[in-house]
Amino acid sequence: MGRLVVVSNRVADLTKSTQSGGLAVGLADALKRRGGLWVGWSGETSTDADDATPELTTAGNVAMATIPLTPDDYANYYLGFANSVLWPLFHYRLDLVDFHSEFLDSYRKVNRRFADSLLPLLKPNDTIWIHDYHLIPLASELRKRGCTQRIGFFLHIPFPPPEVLAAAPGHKWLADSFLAYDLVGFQTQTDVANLAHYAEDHMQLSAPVDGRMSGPAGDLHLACFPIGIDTQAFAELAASPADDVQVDTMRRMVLDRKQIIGVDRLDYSKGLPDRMKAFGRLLDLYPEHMKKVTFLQIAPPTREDVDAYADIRHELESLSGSINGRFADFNWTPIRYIHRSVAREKLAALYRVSRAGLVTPLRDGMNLVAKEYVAAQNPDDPGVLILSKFAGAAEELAEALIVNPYDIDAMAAAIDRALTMPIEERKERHSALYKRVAEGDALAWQKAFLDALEAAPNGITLDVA
Ligand code: GDG
Repeated sequence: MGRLVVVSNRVADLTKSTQSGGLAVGLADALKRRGGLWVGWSGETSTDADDATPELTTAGNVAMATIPLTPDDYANYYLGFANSVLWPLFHYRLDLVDFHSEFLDSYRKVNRRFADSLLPLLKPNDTIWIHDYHLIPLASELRKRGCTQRIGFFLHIPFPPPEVLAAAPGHKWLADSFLAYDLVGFQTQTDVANLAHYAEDHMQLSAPVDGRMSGPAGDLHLACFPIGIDTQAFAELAASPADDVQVDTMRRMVLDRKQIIGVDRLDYSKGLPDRMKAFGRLLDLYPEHMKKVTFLQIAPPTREDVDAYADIRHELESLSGSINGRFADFNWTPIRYIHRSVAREKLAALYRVSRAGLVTPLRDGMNLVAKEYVAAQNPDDPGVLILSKFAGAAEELAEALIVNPYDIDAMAAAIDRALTMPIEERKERHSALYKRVAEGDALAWQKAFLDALEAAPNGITLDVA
């Protein structure tokens, strides 16, 4: 078996032992097992970035190669096409798409540059695994340069229905880029079906049979690989809480006060304002919870250079302030809102001592927080996961309380149900959920994808425009 070459926008630092999440854990395992290379943006910008050669570091049998971006490409490719066009578009938010033709030009240019940088580093038997919306056209750029190795792609975020995708300038070119892959993986069956429908309607491909479609322009092989977390390690992390988390938990026990937790990058796709409104509605509709519950929302900043992110931040600050202003007392603050990153081990312990986990995105590829919340629970006294039907995780985690994140009253009712759920029902739901989160962990995800990719025909060459 040849090396694994992973390409993603950012590269995890494999020289450090603590890993930040499912993606890093799953990929690090595969890279270390086979030996390999991980290529991505360095996170740096410089005016002479286009002439820079990749910076190489190694950790055992794995090399990491990073490339800087020019300030223009940072603005137009990263903040622009990736995060102001594809991110909102793929999350079904046409209202937030901010398209400029220089964004698309820069996206194409950066993908060409990744291909130019990667090509000399490749070996004939390598298997290449490209990740996420930043790099959709990379395989077609590699094929143009004669690359015949197997190339797989995995999309971490949702894939939109054809009528949403078709609103984007350049959509046909973008979708045609998928033809250069031997395997295209998605988080859910819904995403697979969305690309399949688009391919039938706009690319003249046949209806899928076992995920395979074909037509005059080429073949498409689609499948669903729900991403997982490092379940066992996360459960262990949660079971050894830091001192300050223990003290806070004891204080709440004395006051007979339950905690609800939400953890999300501060992103408009995560449904945070509606979630806060639902918590306020809970206090209106079920006043028996007054002073008996607190809502802890951790929302670290992200992509603050994009306008839509500044807007959501202001909205949340004003909402948490007004709900607290309305309900708080001198000895009770209903919402604790933290706009900072919290250490991973503390996060795990906080999930465990929270009676409900509120995971209510308006749209999400998977949502690893839902799986982390399940993994962190004490099986003898587990909390209840409240999960949006629009999170990819809802396809797998049916024993959660599934909610419509646009229906504020229904969310308030689900929170009430979680807070009052008898222990037997909590245990039953949790054991079913834990089994699924443990079986579908990060290693299983990575193995399933790579096995399917290895089983694909050995490389394709395309006549791509
Ligand atoms: C994309 C897709 C898909 C959050 N706050 C803190 C913190 N986190 C960690 C969580 C979790 C991760 O960040 C977030 O993962 P999600 O899956 O929830 O969401 P995205 O970042 O949007 O990820 C998503 C994922 O890719 C993987 O394919 O599931 O749908 O959008 O691990 O714990 N970690 C720490 N402090 C924080 O304050 N340490």
